[in-house]
Amino acid sequence: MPYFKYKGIPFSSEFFSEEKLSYVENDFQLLDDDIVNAAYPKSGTHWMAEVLSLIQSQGDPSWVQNVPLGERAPWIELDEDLKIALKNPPRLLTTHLPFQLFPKSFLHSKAKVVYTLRDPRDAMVSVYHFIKGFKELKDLGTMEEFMESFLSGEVAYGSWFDHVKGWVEMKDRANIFFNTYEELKQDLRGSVQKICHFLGKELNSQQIDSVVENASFHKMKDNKMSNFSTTPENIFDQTKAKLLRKGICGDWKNHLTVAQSERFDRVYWENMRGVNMTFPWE
Ligand code: PPS
Repeated sequence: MPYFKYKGIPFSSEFFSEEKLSYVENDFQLLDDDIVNAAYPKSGTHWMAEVLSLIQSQGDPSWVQNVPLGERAPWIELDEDLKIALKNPPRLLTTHLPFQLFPKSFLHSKAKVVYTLRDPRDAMVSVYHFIKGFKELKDLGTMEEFMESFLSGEVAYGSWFDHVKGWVEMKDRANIFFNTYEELKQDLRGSVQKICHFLGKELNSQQIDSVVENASFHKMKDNKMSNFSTTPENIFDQTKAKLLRKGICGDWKNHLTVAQSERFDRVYWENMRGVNMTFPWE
């Protein structure tokens, strides 16, 4: 499957078009009551979409149990999802876009963004497995080969480092909230409470319990509306890969050699030195 580059960032031509990416960047109007779930791929995007959906429905699981995740929290940059995004206020939107391709209208809106990060080594390993399910996407080669593509940003949505740095530059805005996959794993309830506070949503203790329960790995893995099984078979082969694969922190240790992990660290610090935020994996 061919890739094309939009402003230097690789995209698969099966799911994206230059025309729509340009529309999203320049013309898509974010509304003040929009909530945007933003993350680099494989960083907990679906998990956060589930948490935000459950917060929207005040802990009532019927929405997440009956409506596919892509309809509840459509990806603005995906050709198909954009149509849903445009007709669905009040809107919960999702994106993997780097900040420089995110709608410019954000800069003068009060739309709230929840940006989720994950240890890039785990995100990289997760992509490596997930891509095997896509029938038309090109084989990624060995883990070592893929690691080099990942480190140089020659992967879908571009460089992890540039993505994170672009979004972190927005950190002083009141309408953006940063959290990590690792924090969600460590204390989901605490994270849900912080997110509710950021969104100005008041949920009682039982409602928060329901968010936590229904956004658990096992509930999501069994929920056909959230586990990617609504993706057509001609696009994604569920027998070759799973969206909800392991759901743990540190799986990279099972995939990288000591030499590979040392090389990853070197490139990481070359890129991240001077970034004014610290992360649980550092
Ligand atoms: S995507 O396709 O880029 O949007 O993928 P994304 O949703 O960002 O990330 C998929 C990884 O998130 C894990 N995941 C979870 N972990 C813990 N708990 C819950 N509820 C959960 N939901 C999704 C999923 O298993 C993928 O990680 P890996 O490491 O591959 O298991």
